[in-house]
Amino acid sequence: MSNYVRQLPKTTREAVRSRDHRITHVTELATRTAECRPYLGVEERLRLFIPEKHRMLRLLWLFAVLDAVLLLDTGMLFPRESSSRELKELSGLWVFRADKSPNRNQGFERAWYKSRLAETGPVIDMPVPASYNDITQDSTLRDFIGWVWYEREVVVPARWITDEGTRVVLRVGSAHYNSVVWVNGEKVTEHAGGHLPFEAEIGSLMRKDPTRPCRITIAVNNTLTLETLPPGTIQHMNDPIKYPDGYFVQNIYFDFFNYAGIHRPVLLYTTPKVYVDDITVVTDFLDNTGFVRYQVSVKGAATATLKVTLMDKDGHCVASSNEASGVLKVVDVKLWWPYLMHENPGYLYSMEVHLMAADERSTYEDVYALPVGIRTVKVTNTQFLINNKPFYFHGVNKHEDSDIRGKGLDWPLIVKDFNLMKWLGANSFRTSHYPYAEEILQMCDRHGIVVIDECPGVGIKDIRSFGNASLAHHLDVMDELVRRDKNHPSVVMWSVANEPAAEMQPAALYFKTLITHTKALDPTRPVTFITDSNYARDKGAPYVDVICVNSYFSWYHDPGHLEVIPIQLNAQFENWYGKYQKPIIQSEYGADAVPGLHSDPPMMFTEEYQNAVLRSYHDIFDQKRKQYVIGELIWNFADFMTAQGITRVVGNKKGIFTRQRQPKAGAFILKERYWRLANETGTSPTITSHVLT
Ligand code: BDP
Repeated sequence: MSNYVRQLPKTTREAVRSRDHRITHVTELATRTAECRPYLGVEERLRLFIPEKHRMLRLLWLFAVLDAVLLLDTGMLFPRESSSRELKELSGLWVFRADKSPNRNQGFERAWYKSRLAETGPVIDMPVPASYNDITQDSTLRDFIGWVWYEREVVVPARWITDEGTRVVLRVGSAHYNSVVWVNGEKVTEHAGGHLPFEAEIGSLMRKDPTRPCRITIAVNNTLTLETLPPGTIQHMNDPIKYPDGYFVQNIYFDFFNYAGIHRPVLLYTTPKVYVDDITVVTDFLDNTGFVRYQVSVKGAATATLKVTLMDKDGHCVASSNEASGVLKVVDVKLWWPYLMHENPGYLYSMEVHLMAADERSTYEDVYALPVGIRTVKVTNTQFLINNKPFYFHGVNKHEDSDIRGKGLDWPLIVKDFNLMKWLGANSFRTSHYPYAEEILQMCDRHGIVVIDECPGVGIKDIRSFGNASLAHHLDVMDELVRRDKNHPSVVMWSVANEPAAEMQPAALYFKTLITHTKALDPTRPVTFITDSNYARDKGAPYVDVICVNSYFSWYHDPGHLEVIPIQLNAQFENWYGKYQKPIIQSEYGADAVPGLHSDPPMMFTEEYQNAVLRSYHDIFDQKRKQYVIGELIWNFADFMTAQGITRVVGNKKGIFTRQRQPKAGAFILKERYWRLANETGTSPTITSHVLT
């Protein structure tokens, strides 16, 4: 791989990160990146794929793809136990204190991390993972803006400390939004952005004083600014007649509650000093032979011996290699198929990487097993192809959201939601409007639920959020997202944003740069963003592979007038397809329904009105899916919490399930439709089961 190719996206990123650069500079770089792109566009890739006999070209493409994927320096493998790795989950009760000082900065000024949090002032119990907002009866904590402090003391096995050949890594699955982490009073890392993991090696620090328990302090701040993702603004209300002294509010431009805290598990895990830092796989197949092109990156030693083994579900070795990178050939391949598209969906191989290394002191052995699904994804003018077969998205948009725990990872909720999606006959969802937990994507891999993986680029409405600092952060977030999720077969497309102000002038460069960068990171998946702009004025749409459009006819426009849906929806599709000749997903549609509220003829907010909206949209989908509409994702799977406002009755009620996951009438309409679609568009002759196995 040439250095130039390796550094290309970084060059772009560094340029935009420098605030001195003008937009014109970004233009230049975006153009340069596009010209020298190290990936192949969808059309070029398709051309490579059409002549099935060109096996050599296909393999060359696999190599080119992997070169491009490896642009990031360090990996972020999901922590897994193995014969060489131990894991200690720190879920449970942590000590908690919100910094309610006027400038929210007392914790830093008085160095709360230096001693036990309880010694700094009053503390309370706080569960991790969970949002802190709905845990107490205190509305000032629910609506808190600023730094909150978490602390936990941990005792680790003695061997972790005494064995200098062991790395101990502290990993936070996600914390919203900015985080700073200390161990025994020393800062070990910081991270900007919720929804994505971060970690730090802390073994050497723990070894400084082996007799002490390990005190982990994490400060988390949910303040959103014009340069965060999602963006927001802090507004100080200075009118003493209307507001108390020092009063301020957080303005947001998205429609879900800004839940905060440590949302995903915190854990400690070990690896040997020489370890498998990252694995990248890219898959393909020809006839009944599968190809797994892989790259293993090793850290901690210049040389290591590797053994890579691909095992099938029964534990049989189907291919192996002793190289750090290569192509594994799988005869009689079992492809990864979506749910309802095949009688055996979600087939996963296991790629076991066994590393051995030695230095003058010791030998090291590391073992990591990565689930691998072999499948391809392609886009044509009118279709979305998985394993060269047309795939129709009949699915949902979700939120990580539930009573009490907010956005905290919760296994009962996750399994319930998968049961409901399977009951519904949903084959896909979009991670609206931020990356979901890796644990959820692993469920998708196993059950064949197809995912459009969205970054937290929601609410980019203010022109200042198109500036260089915002773009630089957005590029970083895409780096982190692709690094985390690149190996999930369930992830078939990246979404870089939801409903940005794409008609604004800077949106063209912004999205050109962002999408080019994302394609450079991962040339194997299409890239999109979700639009609600006018088709003729949307400045980002030229760069997407699939048009994803949200519309709320008879709700936000022409409220109460169901009769406008057919004409307006038909025009929407014709306009977008006419301009771009790209396949279209209806990425959101729906209506609020307060459960138990009825009226006939239908009125807004009743279950009957939600039904009528759904049915009317479905009629047009049925016409257009024969042409170029490749999917429909209901807004929303379940009711969810939002900020308080005059259009929200304790949250958004567009769910077809309540927030407690009970069906409204609309759920049954969708269930009937999705199973019918599955039987029409799937390839499996017998589609009957919805039980989670
Ligand atoms: C769409 C947004 C989504 C909202 C939805 C709504 O993408 O986040 O929740 O509207 O208003 O515009 O219900």
